[in-house]
Amino acid sequence: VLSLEGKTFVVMGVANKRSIGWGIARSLDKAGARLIFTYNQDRMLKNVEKLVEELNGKDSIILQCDVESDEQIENCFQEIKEKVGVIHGVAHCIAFAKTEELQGEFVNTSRDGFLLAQNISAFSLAAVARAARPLMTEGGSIVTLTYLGGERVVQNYNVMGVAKASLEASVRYLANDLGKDGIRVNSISAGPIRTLSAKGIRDFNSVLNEIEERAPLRRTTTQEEVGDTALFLFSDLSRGITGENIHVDSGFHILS
Ligand code: 0WD
Repeated sequence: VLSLEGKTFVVMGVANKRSIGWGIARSLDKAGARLIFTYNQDRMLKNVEKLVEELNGKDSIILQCDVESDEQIENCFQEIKEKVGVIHGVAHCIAFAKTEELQGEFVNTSRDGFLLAQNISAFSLAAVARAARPLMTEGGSIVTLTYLGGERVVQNYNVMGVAKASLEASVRYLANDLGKDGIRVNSISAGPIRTLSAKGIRDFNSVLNEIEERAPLRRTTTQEEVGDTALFLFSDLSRGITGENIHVDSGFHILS
């Protein structure tokens, strides 16, 4: 239906087949886009290499990019520039917090843990946008992933909720900065999905159960649903939308 033929997108944060980033990659691949993947740890490379074989597009590029390192971000986008020249979008699907701080009381968050979560989960969006901007000479779209815990208190989400609030505010400021270059910046607030990262959140099962019981659509969110909304945000159909946060969560966010 939607064609992204001839367009190139960077997908950051595919760890395995359950990753939301992988859902986004598949939607973009179906639309004919060319994909570049970035991963964090060495041990993830094999996973990504194997996954990429499932795609229709056979010419994906895979690069390392630990977003804690300015140098790696710079080198990564420099290499992308040398390999493809122009890119049309970035999917930022990256977050991290210490497991011990995703339970109990937020008031006990350590300084280190707070800064780490902000660094990897929020600041990285600005750093990536800055590095991607010179490659987005034809305009384009940047999409990041957030969660309801950034807007209101969700049990155990704690330091990550505060990082998501910061990420969502970053989306607005970046949208304002980059709009003049024809670059749009938006977030998708995804409902809870069982992924590697979600393993760190205590009592995740009851979070999923509550969605099935109470969300207007009475089912949990899938990677495919997030992927297709990302496809919309990367396509020209969303050309009037920037600085926005779209909830793909079976409508759960409208409940009190
Ligand atoms: O319920 C959920 N799973 C939800 C997740 C609901 C709503 C939002 N999200 C968000 C997450 O907070 C995150 O921002 O979606 C995004 C993707 O998370 P995911 O798909 O749930 O988790 P996972 O599959 O574990 O991917 C997280 C990625 C991994 O990718 P790589 O390719 O690096 O293996 O974040 C990566 C992590 O390694 N990551 C980093 N990437 C670069 N530099 C870093 C880092 N320093 N730290 C973590």
